[in-house]
Amino acid sequence: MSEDVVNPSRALWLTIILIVFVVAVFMLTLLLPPSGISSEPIRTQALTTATVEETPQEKGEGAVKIVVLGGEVGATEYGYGFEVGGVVSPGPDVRVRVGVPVTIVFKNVGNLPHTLAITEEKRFDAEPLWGVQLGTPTRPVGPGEERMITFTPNRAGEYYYVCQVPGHIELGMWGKLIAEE
Ligand SMILES: [Cu+2]
Repeated sequence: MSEDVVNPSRALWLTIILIVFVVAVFMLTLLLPPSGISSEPIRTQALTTATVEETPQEKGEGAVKIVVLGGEVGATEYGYGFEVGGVVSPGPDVRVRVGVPVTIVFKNVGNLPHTLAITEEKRFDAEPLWGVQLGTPTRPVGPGEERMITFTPNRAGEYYYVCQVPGHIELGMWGKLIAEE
């Protein structure tokens, strides 16, 4: 007699628990980062260069020209690269020679404002090295725009090139700039 009463309510509770469980699992899958982004071919460091010679560059009038593209790789990953479709997060190594003038062309191929500055520290507010600052935190380079600057590295070392828009370094918008003797 009492079982007849208990069983339906027990079944009801089991059904409710099952529904709550299914909904919870569904919500969790929504909270997780979209798998579409991670399954896209984000070539992290794939373009890292090994030598100065392997850094794509052209000989200009007295200066070596390096074109660096910047933009978004995914929703939460920004980066740099040497060619369209080759923007990676973080960006590839850029290698230059001490005493050899370099013209860096920065093209914003993304949908958000970005910048490119050479710094000794990986901080958005670090002092630009050799005066290399293409766009500033308050006046960044807009989508589709480009800026260029010519400079001469005067000491060897491992430095960074970074986007100075606050928060972008944290999303991978930086790379190593290596000056070799
Ligand atoms: Cu940026």
